[in-house]
Amino acid sequence: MSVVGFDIGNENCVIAVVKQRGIDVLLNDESNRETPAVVCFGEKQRFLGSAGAASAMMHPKSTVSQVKRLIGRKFTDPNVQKELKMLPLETCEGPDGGILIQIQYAGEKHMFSPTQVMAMLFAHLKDIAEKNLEIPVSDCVIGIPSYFTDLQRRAYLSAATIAGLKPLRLMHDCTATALSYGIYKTDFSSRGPTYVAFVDIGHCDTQVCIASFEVGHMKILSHAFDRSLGGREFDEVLFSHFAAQFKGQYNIDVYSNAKACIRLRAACEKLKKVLSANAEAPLNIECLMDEKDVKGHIKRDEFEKLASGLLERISIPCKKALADAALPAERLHSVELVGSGSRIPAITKLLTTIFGREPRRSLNASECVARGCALQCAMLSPVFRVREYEVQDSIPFSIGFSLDGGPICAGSNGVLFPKGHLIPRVKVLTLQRSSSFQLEAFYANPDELPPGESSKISCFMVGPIKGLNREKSKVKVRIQLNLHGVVTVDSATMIEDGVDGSVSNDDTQAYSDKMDSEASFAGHNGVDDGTYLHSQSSHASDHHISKHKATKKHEIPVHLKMYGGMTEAEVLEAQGKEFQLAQQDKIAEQTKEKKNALESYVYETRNKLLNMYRSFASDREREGISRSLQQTEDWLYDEGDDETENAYILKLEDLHKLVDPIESRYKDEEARAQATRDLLNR
Ligand code: ATP
Ligand code: K
Ligand code: MG
Repeated sequence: MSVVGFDIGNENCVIAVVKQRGIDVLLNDESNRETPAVVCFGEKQRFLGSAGAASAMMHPKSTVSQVKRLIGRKFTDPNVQKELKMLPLETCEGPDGGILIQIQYAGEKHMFSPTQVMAMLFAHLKDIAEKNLEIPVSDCVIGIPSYFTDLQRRAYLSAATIAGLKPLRLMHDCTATALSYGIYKTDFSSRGPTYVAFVDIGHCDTQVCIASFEVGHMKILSHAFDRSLGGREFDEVLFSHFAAQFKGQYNIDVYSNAKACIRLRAACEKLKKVLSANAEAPLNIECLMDEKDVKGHIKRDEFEKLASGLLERISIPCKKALADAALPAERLHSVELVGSGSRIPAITKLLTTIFGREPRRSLNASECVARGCALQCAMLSPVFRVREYEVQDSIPFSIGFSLDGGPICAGSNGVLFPKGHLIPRVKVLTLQRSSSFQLEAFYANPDELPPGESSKISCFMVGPIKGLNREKSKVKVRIQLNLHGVVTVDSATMIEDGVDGSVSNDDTQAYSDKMDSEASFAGHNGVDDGTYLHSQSSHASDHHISKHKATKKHEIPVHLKMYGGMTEAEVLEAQGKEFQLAQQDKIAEQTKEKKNALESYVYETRNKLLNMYRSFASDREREGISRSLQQTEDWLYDEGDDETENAYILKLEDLHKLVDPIESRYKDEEARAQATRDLLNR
């Protein structure tokens, strides 16, 4: 079994795998270490990854990129609408409030959710990994931004399932980076923790975390982020600058032309990269629109002035991460800068001011997330042995619960998992309930969320409650913030105290409570209906199994009501569709291969007929074959241009029937000649 880590970037994806001797980053079909996060729907097949990026220009309206920006988000969110304006796609609202992308593909109109498109990307990365490793890949760890909501995390999990992957963990990008930094360091001081800040500036976002390292152990003290500040924002600054300039200079409005927009954006990204290494750079685009060639030029300090607002914004999450970790910058051992978006020199300057020291680049800036994920996968996989190392991550949002719409506990705002709480974490609520109830999970502090995100998480319906002695029963609800950072209610159990007699039923057993869970939630709630709640630990102290009483235990069904996302049935259906699309791609690929094979056979045979087969065919045979070759070639350029795989196979067989006899005469003669030579050489 393999252990694989995936970094799903908004622009670039990286696959890392743990091998006996270390971690390898896998190469894709084009021998690149980074695979573009692009899915393009061609006429007959999809083009994924690098092939997708290469075909994007030809099919702008059916090329989906930046799907990370769209997944698990609401169509009506104004921030989402802004994202969608940047993409030349037709979209609408899906039944769950999410986005649906309308794609004209293979003569039909298709609707795909961003989750489905992400699944295509996952499937492609899985393919690359399997080709490299020559074994099936399923267990993996996938990097996610720390700002992902519950819905986005679940969307990733659905996408992975559709693609046939089994994520052992969704891991915060910065945590993965910190792990790939910490696990190899053995020189940490034994006198106390070493604090390091990690700053990751990617294509679409900026993430910061403060980690504390000790020998054999790392802990994330804080996460901070700007969800909408990455390399593409810097491209956009250049884009608007030149769009305005060209409007005056050439009287063209690039905004009115989708293709021109794509080309100018791409040119601005290139320009930005040139400016990272040079003090000034030119911009030339031939025939941008209205058959006009455009020329521009910019100096680095001009660019920095245009981008000053963006640069200022980088300091916000950096300062927040320090504040949340309650650390002054001086206490940091170092600042590690990663993500390719951070290659702009002005960013280094700025970070030096914020942290009072120059950031380092000791990690591979584009591979550290994938490497950390692969390491984590090895650590979680039962088949792999890794050095003992503890990774403690935390959640950047406070998560609360309410009970039947009311507060879950008097004097609190219902927070069960405060911001900064470690994940995974289990809490057990003990409630006095005699009938069905609803537990609603929500983000307790909207200010912690990225702008525009809903604070709703999901609702758990617990019930019906059956039992003999319902008035006296307690319900224990086991709530988990799991390894992916997703909230689940794992179980609800009714415990009937004071039932005389011994255990009799099959499904009942003496209740002995193991303290496997950590619960620090204390205090009674003030709801009048007799509901109370207190911490596991205080409850455990008055929990005795006496000789006279037995305790009965029943499982109560828990149903999840989601606010968006896919049901299990929908995931299954999407799996079917993905399988079908993959099959279609395979057929299209094979058809292309068969067509190419026929084409080359025509050219090869024509050539051989003039040379090596010449003396083995009669004039009539040669004429006949030549004619057939010509006919096949004409057919290939005409109605045979777009045929089925089988049609090409049949044509090739027809040609073989004519040519094979000649070929075998030639081969016989060759063999005879060889035998003679061997005889003479003996
Ligand atoms: P994200 O992490 O936001 O999801 P990602 O992981 O795909 O995205 P990266 O590959 O880390 O992002 O970074 C891509 C960004 O880096 C792009 O915006 C690209 O223009 C920018 N970039 C790459 N090289 C340079 C450079 N030399 N100078 C400036 N920017 C660069
Ligand atoms: K990346
Ligand atoms: Mg990234």
